[in-house]
Amino acid sequence: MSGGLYSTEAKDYDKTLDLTKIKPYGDTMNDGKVQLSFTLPVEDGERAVEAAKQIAKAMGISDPSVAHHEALDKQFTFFVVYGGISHTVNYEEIEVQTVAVDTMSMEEVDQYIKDNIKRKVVMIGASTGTDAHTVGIDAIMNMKGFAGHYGLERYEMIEAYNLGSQVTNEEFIQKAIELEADVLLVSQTVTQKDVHIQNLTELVELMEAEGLRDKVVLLCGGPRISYELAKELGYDAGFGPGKYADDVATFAVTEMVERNLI
Ligand code: B12
Repeated sequence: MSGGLYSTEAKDYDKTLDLTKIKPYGDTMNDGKVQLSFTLPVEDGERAVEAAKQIAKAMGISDPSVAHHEALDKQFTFFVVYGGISHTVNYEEIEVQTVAVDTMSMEEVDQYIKDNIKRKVVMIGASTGTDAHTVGIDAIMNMKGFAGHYGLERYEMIEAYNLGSQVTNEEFIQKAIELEADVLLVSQTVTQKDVHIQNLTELVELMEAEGLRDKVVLLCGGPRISYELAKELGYDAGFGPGKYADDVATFAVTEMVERNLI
């Protein structure tokens, strides 16, 4: 079980907290209060508000109250609904697969590369397939960085190539071979009809066919990518929201050393 405010301190503070049956917290322990937002394709008004309450009830939310409703245009209304749920989860039994290394700073990563790899590390990244979203891969690679974390292009010991978006798996592999890349970074944002799974799987298959898979560190990321999913699909790790260049660089260079890809 992980520590922190949620475990011992909260338990001491409120004796009714049972970590085997946690519920959302509104303003008292175990009240099960949640807030959710959604849009209905109807004109704003009293019938629309009633429809929102009924939808909430159908979702198992008791005593729903529409805290906010606003016309998006003539035919669509946005709602914020507040209410209670009775569902619980056993927090004690929750286990998540995650990257095990402690994140180093940019300077520490550069020093680690100098000490252990003794040459620049080549990393290439792209949003692949039909995916046109670039903000995620830019957040990881761009010199200016994202949310106070400099991107890989800023690292002294990393040669970073951002190929942009809508790069086919074939082009991506071609470029990896040409640049003798050590680390491949794939961004996938669109997940409709599981297109990200097909695309990520195809890349692994093509890399295996080229005899390239074992020679590089292969990482993916995006809003619906978890470490667990990435491992399942044949990647070395996956990074979702809240992960930055320093997390990615730390994992990539320590993995290179562990697998003797130097
Ligand atoms: C901006 C945006 C667009 C822009 C993209 C512009 C651009 N240059 O990127 C435009 C308008 C082009 C666009 C188009 C579309 N979009 Co759009 N878009 C968004 C939006 C608003 C923001 C995405 C974003 O920039 N997030 C910010 C970045 C920083 O977050 P991130 O990607 O999660 O990245 C972080 C991590 O995931 C991770 N990470 C990401 N990539 C990688 C890669 C590696 C290697 C690693 C290690 C880590 C990593 O690190 C980042 C930092 O922590 C989202 C909604 C939202 N609010 O999220 C919808 C959203 C992603 N779009 C969506 C959709 C459906 C589309 C379209 C299909 C719409 C359409 N019908 O045309 C098209 C698809 C076009 C295409 N072919 O890909 C859906 C996706 C739903 C789904 N489950 O698939 C979303 C969620 C909106 C929604 N609620 O419906 N979109």
